[in-house]
Amino acid sequence: MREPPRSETRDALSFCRQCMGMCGTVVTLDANDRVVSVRGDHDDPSTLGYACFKGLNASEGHNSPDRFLQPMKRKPGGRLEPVELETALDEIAEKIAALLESDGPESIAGYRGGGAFFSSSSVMMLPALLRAIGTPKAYSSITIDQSAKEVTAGRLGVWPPGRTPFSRSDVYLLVGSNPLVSVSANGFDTRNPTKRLRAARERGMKFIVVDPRRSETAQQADIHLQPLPGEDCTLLAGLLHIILAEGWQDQEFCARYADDVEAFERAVAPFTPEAVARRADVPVETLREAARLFAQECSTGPAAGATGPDMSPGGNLAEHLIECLNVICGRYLREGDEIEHPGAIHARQLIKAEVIPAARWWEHGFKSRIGGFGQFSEEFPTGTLPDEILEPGPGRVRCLFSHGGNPASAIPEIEKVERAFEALDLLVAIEPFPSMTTAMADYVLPSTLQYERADLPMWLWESLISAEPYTRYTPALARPPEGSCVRDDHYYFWAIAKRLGLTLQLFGEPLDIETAPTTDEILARTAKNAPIPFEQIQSAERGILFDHEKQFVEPGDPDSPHRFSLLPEDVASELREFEAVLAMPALGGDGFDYRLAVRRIREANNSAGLGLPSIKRRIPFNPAFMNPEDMKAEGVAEGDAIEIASRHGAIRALATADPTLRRGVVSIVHGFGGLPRDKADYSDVGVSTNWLTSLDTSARETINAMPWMGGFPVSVRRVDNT
Ligand SMILES: Nc1nc2c(c(=O)[nH]1)N[C@H]1C(S)=C(S)[C@@H](COP(=O)(O)OP(=O)(O)OC[C@H]3O[C@@H](n4cnc5c(=O)[nH]c(N)nc54)[C@H](O)[C@@H]3O)O[C@H]1N2
Ligand SMILES: Nc1nc2c(c(=O)[nH]1)N[C@H]1C(S)=C(S)[C@@H](COP(=O)(O)OP(=O)(O)OC[C@H]3O[C@@H](n4cnc5c(=O)[nH]c(N)nc54)[C@H](O)[C@@H]3O)O[C@H]1N2
Ligand code: SF4
Ligand SMILES: [Mo]
Repeated sequence: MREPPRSETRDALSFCRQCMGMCGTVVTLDANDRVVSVRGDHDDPSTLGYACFKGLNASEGHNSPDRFLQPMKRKPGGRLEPVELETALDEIAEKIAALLESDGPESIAGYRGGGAFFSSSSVMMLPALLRAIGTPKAYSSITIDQSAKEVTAGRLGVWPPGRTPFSRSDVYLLVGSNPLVSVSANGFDTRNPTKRLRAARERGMKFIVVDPRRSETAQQADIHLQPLPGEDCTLLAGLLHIILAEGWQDQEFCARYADDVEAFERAVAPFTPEAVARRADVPVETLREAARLFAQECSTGPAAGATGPDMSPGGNLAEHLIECLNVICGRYLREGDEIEHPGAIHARQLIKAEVIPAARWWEHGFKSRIGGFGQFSEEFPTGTLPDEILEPGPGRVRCLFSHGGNPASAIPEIEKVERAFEALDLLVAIEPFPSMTTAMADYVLPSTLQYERADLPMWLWESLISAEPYTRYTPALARPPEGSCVRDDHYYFWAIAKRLGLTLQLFGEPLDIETAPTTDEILARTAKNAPIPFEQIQSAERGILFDHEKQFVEPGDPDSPHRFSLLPEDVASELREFEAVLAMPALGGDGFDYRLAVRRIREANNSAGLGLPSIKRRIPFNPAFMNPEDMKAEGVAEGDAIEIASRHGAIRALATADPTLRRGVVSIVHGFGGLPRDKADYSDVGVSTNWLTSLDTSARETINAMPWMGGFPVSVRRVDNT
């Protein structure tokens, strides 16, 4: 494309929507309103100029020749070919109507991925369509990510004021997260994480990191514990053991708000510092130091976990133990404390200092016909979706909508996922780029990209992305490519509902079935509970901080009988399973001398954008990271091919030395590779780590069916080629 003369370009303010960072950006556009370049906005009050490689290269995606610019339909012979939008929508609606007639509403399912969650106008449309259809078969990436947090809330109970915020913490204990790269972590200040962490350290905050890798984040820690992956439960039980044995807990908070403290203390008693240090392979002194720094020397500041613990065997228990550290040490806001983020888009509510008891939501309501799993925030666990498609019988899923996700890549046990998706009668992907999922889709409905649509920052979890009640609006800045037929995603859902004669309910009110809503109309409705009218949010260029009306934690009901359940029976039994293997060596059983560790890379967000030239140049395939000493021991040189095998499958990748990784670990990033049937070359696309994972009950959590994606045993051997 011809570069327009400099004078024809203009700069406009917006924010990036490729990850939870929501970084304030300055977008340069040409005379045709095409994105020329993006830079971090140094005057942004929230993210202070930060922008990463992905955000800075966003123009590439917008102008990519690979992008879907027309609705596509799979033709006999297997190719996707352009089709008229209204024809595609008619045909999709007809197929759904036929399935509703023959198989009933439960035959229709939907999955939301990252691309859906980052679009504030569209994120609630798939649930709205599924509800209107009358099917409970809603899925998303949340249940193949950190839904252990929801399990914990449901088993332990909830403290509505939340944990002590990052800005007021004396100490922060982070388990299995690398927010300096992932720009994501529950409660960590990710608005320019490097700057925010530096400021916190300068004001004296102590920082403890538990990670098998000396990650970018761990390098900033006062104490770094480097256990084997999959040993978080052991290690956390050990920390709790030390704290309770030393009497470092918050006695008053425990006495008032926690049940089963003595039973819990007995349950962690076998996890002595020596036994834990041996099993997790950490120095016993460092373990004690971490417990002392967290619980004795500091009195505010929470423990928090992310994908490291949550994706490993025992992920649900690990999150439970992390929250038990917070309960036992009383690391929560108390009556009279100021609430950092009382709400910008979400309605404000009185927040009381009292426990909401364990509700175990999944035990009530709809149950999946697969394994009897219950629902999480009105969704079934994604780990059960392939079986929902494959398992014959009433209620079998025949049609899947994939909204802004790449489930074919993201869901474990790639071969089964491929088989399941091939067995569908209808797979519709609402997606801007070719992916493993679009490679199997019957229809692809092309999305606008971020700078082509009006938006609000991710409001669904607004307090996770901002430590302050801040929000902003961006108009659509860029025009989609000439001659394209792309829509903001919400249109597709509305148009299909209309054809089915269904009215969608959005935020408790119907959408007009005759006229498609505009993006601004949906955003205005989304922001209807904001402290000021939507128009005022729209006119504030760099957003609005709603700090005029501070909110404080209200007193709890002094007679409330509700308390945290530290040790329900299922937690006790999971803990006993870890106790049973405590004395055994963690490595070397069945010839598996290593453990797999999940990790993310700076250059890409899961599978998104891996085909873009800037990313391909930097990371054409996913290398297998190993400690240099382990490589030597296995006779593996830099760039040699290795085979990594688990109990379920094997992959080949090129080994690369990572001295930041501890010994006994192989770490390789997910999102790469192709479908099994395509037999693509590793050197072209890398390899999917979901050959190593499984959806089998022996390889996943109970309750949320979370498949293990790391922390499990693998073997490594040198091979001649990939
Ligand atoms: N083995 C293994 N598997 C894993 C993981 C792991 O660590 N190991 N991680 C898991 C985790 S944490 C997650 S969250 C899932 C990821 O699960 P998904 O979210 O399903 O996967 P992504 O690869 O992030 O796919 C996002 C898609 O959104 C598209 N997209 C980008 N922008 C837009 C847009 O504006 N509109 C629309 N409609 N789409 C857009 C991208 O092109 C991409 O195809 O994978 C999980 N799977
Ligand atoms: N650049 C970039 N940013 C992203 C993404 C991306 O792909 N790229 N993905 C986004 C998504 S979908 C998510 S869910 C978030 C996730 O955000 P994070 O959870 O912060 O993800 P990671 O950066 O992979 O950090 C996980 C860390 O856990 C460590 N680890 C591995 N196994 C274990 C274990 O068993 N125990 C412990 N304690 N640690 C372990 C790894 O070494 C790694 O440093 O990031 C989001 N942001
Ligand atoms: S950190 Fe996330 S939001 Fe910020 S520029 Fe990078 S991809 Fe965009
Ligand atoms: Mo994720």
